[in-house]
Amino acid sequence: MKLYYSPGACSIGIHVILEEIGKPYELSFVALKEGAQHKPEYLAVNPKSKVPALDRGDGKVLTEFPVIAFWLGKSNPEAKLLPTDPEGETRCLEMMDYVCGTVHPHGFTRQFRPANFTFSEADHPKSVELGKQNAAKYFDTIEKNWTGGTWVLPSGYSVADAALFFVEYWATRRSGMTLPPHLDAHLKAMLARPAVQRTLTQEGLAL
Ligand SMILES: N[C@@H](CCC(=O)N[C@@H](CS)C(=O)NCC(=O)O)C(=O)O
Repeated sequence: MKLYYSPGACSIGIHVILEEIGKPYELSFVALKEGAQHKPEYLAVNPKSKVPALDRGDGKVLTEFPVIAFWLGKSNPEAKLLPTDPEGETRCLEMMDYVCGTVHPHGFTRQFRPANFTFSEADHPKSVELGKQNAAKYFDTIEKNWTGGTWVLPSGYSVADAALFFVEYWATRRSGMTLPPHLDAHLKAMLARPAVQRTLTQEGLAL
């Protein structure tokens, strides 16, 4: 397997999952700041010009965080990263969809890439401010509807935790936000996991 990633991007969540699984994989750095995602070499891997992308090692590539996470969980059952009961599996997908489809783009991409949401540079601060407000609102929603213990799902650690981790990490390390209590405890529990620590070290990031 090969993970196409950029340090500190949302691909970090998939990197964590690969470290949790513990099977051999390669990392391929995509220099997003230099526009490598738009070059023909990368478009041949992922025509959507985004990380993460996962080369499964069978000649096929997967894109979209929830899909990659789901496939990794499903195809590595011994790692126990995906619930096997329909309710647990569905709730796991529900959290990943909310993080990747709502919190990531409308909370954080609005802050980090305001040009994607505005017609003129003068409007960038409005996008950043809206992103900050949205992120706080979305975290509040997750907090108020928390049904897990330490982890997102009551049944224990899963790929949904790796998804929630990357937005919590951005919130505290890049946006200067304070997380509500369950999410703060969740981030701390994630940072205590050896797989997360190895991932951060490999990406050159601080705990
Ligand atoms: N829907 C995609 C979004 C992935 C995404 O937005 N990745 C960002 C990094 S966090 C990216 O590659 N951005 C490059 C760009 O927009 O040019 C997913 O969930 O995997």
